[in-house]
Amino acid sequence: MPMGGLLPMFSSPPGGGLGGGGGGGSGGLGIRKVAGPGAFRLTEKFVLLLVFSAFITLCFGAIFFLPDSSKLLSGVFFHSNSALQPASDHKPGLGLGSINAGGKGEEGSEGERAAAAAAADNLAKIREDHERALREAKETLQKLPEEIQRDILQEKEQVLQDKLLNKGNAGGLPHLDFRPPIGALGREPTDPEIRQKRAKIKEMMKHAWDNYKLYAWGLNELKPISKKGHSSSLFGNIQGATIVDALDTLFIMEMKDEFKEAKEWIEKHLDFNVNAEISVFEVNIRFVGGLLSAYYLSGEEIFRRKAVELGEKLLPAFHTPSGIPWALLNLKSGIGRNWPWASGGSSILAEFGTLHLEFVHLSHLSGNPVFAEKVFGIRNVLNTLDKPQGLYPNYLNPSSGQWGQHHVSVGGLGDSFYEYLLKAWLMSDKTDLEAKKMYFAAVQAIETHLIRKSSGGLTYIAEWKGGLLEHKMGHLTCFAGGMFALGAACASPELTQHHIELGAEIARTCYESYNRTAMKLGPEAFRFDGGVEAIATRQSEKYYILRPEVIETYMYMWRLTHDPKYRKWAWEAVEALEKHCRVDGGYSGLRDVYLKQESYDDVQQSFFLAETLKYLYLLFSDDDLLPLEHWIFNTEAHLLPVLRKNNQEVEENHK
Ligand code: DMJ
Repeated sequence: MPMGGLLPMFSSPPGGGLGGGGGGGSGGLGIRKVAGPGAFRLTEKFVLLLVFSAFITLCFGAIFFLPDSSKLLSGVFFHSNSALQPASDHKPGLGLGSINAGGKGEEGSEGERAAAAAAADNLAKIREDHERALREAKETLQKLPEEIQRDILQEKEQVLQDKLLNKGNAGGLPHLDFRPPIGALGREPTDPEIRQKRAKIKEMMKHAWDNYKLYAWGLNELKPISKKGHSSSLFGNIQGATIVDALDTLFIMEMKDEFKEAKEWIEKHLDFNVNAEISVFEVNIRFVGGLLSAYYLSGEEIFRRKAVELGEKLLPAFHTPSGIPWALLNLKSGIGRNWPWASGGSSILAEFGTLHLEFVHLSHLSGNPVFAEKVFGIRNVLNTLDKPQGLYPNYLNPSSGQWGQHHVSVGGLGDSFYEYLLKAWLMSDKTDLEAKKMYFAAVQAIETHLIRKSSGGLTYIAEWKGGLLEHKMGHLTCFAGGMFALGAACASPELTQHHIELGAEIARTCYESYNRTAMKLGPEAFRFDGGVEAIATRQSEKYYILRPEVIETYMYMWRLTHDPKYRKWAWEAVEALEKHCRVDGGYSGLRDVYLKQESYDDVQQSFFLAETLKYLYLLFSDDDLLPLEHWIFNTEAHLLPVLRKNNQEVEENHK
């Protein structure tokens, strides 16, 4: 492939060159700048420079100093290309006539004039190529070594992508034998009460889905009060977030017709060729995660193809000096940037740290290592940095590769980074020992510096701001109970019991944050200061937007302990959701969970279908549905199978 690229440069028409510019899908990648149609490869530039210089010198020498040498030149360089010559000229020994004939017509025939014009065109083309090669070589010489290095990497990446897109088989992806998923469909629970509860949760899913379908089909989310679509800037103008996010929940609930209509919509309408800026994190966890999960459950190629196509679109986000990706990316231009509010232009730990699982699977499913290389690159940067007290600050500048403000959180801005360390280890069939080490070291630092107990005996995880603790815990932080429990099952024997207890204590605290409200649904954040415990004190923290984290922790605690209180607490949440969030047009978030009267925010978040209802359904299913030793849940509760080492499914660089 690399050398093959040389030939078309000599013979293809202007605008031709590598890959022929087809496959509009990748046309928006910023890296086209380096390796796009008509561009020269770095090493080739120098070779071309030399060859063309010698060649042109020879040509001009011949033209200007040897009388009537043009015929000879034409014969040598162009005779072989009969397409450039009129039929009448296809006679051995007959040249193309004078290049300078230029309409003077001394040498007579029209054929000769046409041949001369063609030859002149070719010389012009050679001159043009020569000048371009000179220009590009000059630009390269002006570059810093690290810029040259980056260009080489981008070229490599482009070659891999071209390969992927141009392969003969469906979607350019390698053939994979689809393995039937383990435990994707569970048995009906034997206990009639549990069976009934599970059926109720399925009915909730149907209500959410049917109303989305009725009022917002094809749009990102539903406004259940206004009964119309809701678009979030997080997805730019990619559409269908609810459809993609709901796919795997529909599958495991055996809602076959709904799954089929979702698939058909994806086939016909899901389009990533949009000129819009998206959140790399959100699009990854919901769209890439949702599509991967749907593929692993159903084996339908469309999901694999779409996931890989989208993954490719996200790659330009990594074009930063450090390789730490931008938070925001324009999918068409490939230009990235960070949230304007983020400390000193930093990227966010929970965003760039929550790509790992999906990107490893993208490499696995596409045969293209570039995705895994990117996320392992992030890890390498993290491992070169000093961590204050062993903690990971939420902000990292992608240009300098240094930490921004020293704020640490296991909730918003930090949360799923820790989750993905643990799950990277588990997903690699426990071969990714680096991830394991990073996870347990991080949890130890969190325990030492962030985890506290209130005077009322509630364990909570505070936030850390440059060494000072803010005694506040977010709803988002409540996922950590489940994470500690999941890690406990795989920890060393001395740690197992301790981590299970930690999980149980966090679950209890989060339960209290629900139980201490009027609506029995938890606030966005709750505090442990000013004489309160597990209660929101600021108006701006009293809302509930159908988030899953508390129920997620109940699910892990239930699976790992079978303590019936987790089902009891989960059922209380179901009743509260039905009483306060269910409306005619679907499910809505609430502005203040301490009020007796609902004030709706009028959004049915896509993660309600992806996560909240899925975790509830699992809580009231037997453990044979999606067994935890086979499946890893991404942070949006999408399912990724463990990559078994004995099936050689683990990427080389994980070992
Ligand atoms: C989800 O999109 C994911 O769980 C993410 O990790 C955090 N926030 C929401 C749900 O609250």
